[in-house]
Amino acid sequence: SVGAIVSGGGRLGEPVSGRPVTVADVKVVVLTGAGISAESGVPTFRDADGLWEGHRVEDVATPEGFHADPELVHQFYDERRAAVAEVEPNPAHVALAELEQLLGDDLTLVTQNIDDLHERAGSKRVVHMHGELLSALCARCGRRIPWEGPMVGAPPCGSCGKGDLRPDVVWFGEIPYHMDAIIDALVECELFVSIGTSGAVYPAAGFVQQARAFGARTLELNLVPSEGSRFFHEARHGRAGDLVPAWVA
Ligand code: BV8
Ligand code: ZN
Repeated sequence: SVGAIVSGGGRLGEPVSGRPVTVADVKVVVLTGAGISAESGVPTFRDADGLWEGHRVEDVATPEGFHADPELVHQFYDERRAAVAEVEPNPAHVALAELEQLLGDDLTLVTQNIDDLHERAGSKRVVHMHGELLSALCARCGRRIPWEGPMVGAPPCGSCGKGDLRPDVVWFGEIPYHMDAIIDALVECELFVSIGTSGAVYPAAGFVQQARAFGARTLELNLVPSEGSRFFHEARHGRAGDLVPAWVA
């Protein structure tokens, strides 16, 4: 459980003022990736070897890809938006919503996922560093509007009247959202937990090293060792639906 990790020795295990460190004292950063939504039925990127309909994700999820073939890229996101509406959060998402009840502002939940399963499980504060499927962005004036259905063929932006709407997601080569808040949380935290991510995509893949450099204990919960496994103090491998509720309990 979080408490066990906290008192599992290392910097956090030593009682500071003579009293044992309890989970209530601990600032935690949790980073989630596609693996936390896998048991809900949302395919991960690496399941399809990073391919979608024969296209490398790095080619579809880029500004160049959108400029070259907006219909193809809209199709990529319209299909994912429709699919996510059909699935439910799993016990891993629910456990993190419970952890937020316990820790309040001492928990910073950062997700690389663009689905809304954390929110639907009850998490109130979710930092979507790669954007969100249920939001549209005007490529011209930067206006954001909530978006549910297909975006292909959408009318131009209602605000500037000229801009094309694009998925409000961070493509390869674009700057992730909320980086200042994320780095502040990594500096402050005593515990960094990575759940269901391959550690293949930066800057998210580098957060464990930053947290460790700032003195945090680090834990990886993933189906298999990730590309960044060696940077973690501790790792547990298995399905997030089993590991995360056990860790939060
Ligand atoms: C940036 C949004 C500058 C859209 C995404 C060369 C070397 C190093 C870096 C680079 C390089 N060339 C270019 C770069 C930078 C590049 C990058 O990292 N490229 C990679 C491919 C090398 N990064 C960028 O361009 C980023 N921007 O760098 O800007 C900057 C940097 C810092 C500060 C300011 C500016 C932008 C990256 C964002 C790209 N957009 N998504 C969309 O979703 O379509 S990334 C996309 O892929 C996803 O969002 C997700 O983040 C990522 C896939 O990662 P995962 O979530 O980990 O998913 P994956 O399938 O890979 O892994 C799933 C894991 O779960 C697996 O380990 C599996 O074992 C596990 N699992 C499966 N089932 C379960 C499970 N675990 C538990 N339980 C289960 N049941
Ligand atoms: Zn506009």
